Amino acid sequence: MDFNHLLVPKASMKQNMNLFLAVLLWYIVGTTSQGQDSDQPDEKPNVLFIAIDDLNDWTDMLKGNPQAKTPHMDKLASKGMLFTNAHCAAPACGPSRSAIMSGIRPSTSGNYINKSSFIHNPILNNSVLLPEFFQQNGYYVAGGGKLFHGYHFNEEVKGRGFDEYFPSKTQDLPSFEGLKFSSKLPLGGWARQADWGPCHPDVTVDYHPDGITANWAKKKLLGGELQEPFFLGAGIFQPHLPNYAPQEYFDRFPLEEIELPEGYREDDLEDVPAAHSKMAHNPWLQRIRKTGQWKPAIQAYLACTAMVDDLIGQIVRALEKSKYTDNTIIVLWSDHGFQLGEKERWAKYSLWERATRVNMIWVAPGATTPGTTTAKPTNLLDIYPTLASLAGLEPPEGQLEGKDLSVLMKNPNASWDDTTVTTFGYKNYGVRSDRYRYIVYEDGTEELYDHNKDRWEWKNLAENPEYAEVKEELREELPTHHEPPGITYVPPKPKLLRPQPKSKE
Ligand SMILES: [Ca+2]
Repeated sequence: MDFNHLLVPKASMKQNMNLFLAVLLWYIVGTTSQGQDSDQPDEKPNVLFIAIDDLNDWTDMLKGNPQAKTPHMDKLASKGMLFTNAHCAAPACGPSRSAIMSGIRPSTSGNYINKSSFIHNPILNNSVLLPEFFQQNGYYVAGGGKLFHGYHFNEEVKGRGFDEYFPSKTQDLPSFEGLKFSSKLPLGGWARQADWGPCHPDVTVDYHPDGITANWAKKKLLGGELQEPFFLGAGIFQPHLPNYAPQEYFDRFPLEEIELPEGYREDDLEDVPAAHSKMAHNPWLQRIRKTGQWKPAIQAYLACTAMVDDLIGQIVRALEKSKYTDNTIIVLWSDHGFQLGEKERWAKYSLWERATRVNMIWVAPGATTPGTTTAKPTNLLDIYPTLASLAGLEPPEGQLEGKDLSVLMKNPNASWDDTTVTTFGYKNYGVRSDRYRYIVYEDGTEELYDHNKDRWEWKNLAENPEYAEVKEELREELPTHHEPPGITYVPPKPKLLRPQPKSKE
């Protein structure tokens, strides 16, 4: 066989070698200058990912309660795009955050409630988690505070996808030990989480677990040593119960000025099917009312929210002062809402507006326009595909079920889905359009509310024949696959976060 045609003459071999070295040099210079020169068009943006726990629409920007004071979040919203009709995938920490971190709907994964295991769910466990996705794409991934559901992170996921975690990969929340109280337990320590109150006057926000998390995030941003591109997650735990905050935040909401929720109505459950009560229901409101603690408990929620707002202001200011500010996407979200008495609940765990509506703000250089809002129905499930899109990364194939919100950032009038879905438990769904909320439970019973006339969802229209067509259209938006619930874990025995008073008063 003649191989001569494969032989290269010596002279042209030398030329080829020179060409090869030139290409190699060009490649080395090209790749090493990336990440150092912010003018490089293909430089990946950093991500600042801020999570808040149990914060409903009692914020300045969502106008759910005029008593709320959240100027820093309001200011952040004015710098980018506010999603005013955003909802959670599920109204509980575990399934909501699992959906955010995997991009998979609860009805696809079977992860429906807080007790649903993450790693023993093959669909979730085999997915590329959001931090892993960034890590696999060359990002430095750091997190602190509550980003996943506590049990999922500390006992199951254990820092998967994170290069570093604060306080550690098996402890998401800083210790509550720095907190001291001079007030009594409001309900006598009757339920672990049904507790609230101001910290001892000597305790500043720096001793608070959320203050500690915020300080860690600020230090990361201002330290100037973060390897770029980075994904930095800061998870704020309040206003999740127990609602503890330094005294100064309680002082901002004098008890005598506290109003009961505008959306509360005594006979509100009379036209609601019984199926709702099968969903996780706690007896706290009854107890709170019996002991005259309704207004103090609302005061505590508002105080904790104000503290959260201050901390977010601090983190955002740290970013603005840092060298990363022009090339960092900010996404702020709360994992679901919370009912402070409406429909006889002191809880999340429902498919009503107050429990599903969330705060979601995006500031994305080159994509968002300052001061824009959209009322199109959106979901926390959309965060993962949106981050992938904004960072110019190929999402994991066939995994993500949310939508790319950058479409709305670039054109608020772009065509968009008419509805978004929240799931709580197997085959219980809430569908939100720009106007209606439709709820259907596993047993087929329904609710329908018209938000154009009924902001507080007082009047259930599901039985009204005039709305049969509306209902039919909304029903078509329900998932077609209903994955059976996955394996559950046994939650650890709850403990009081502040000690029982020694003397009986
Ligand atoms: Ca939560």
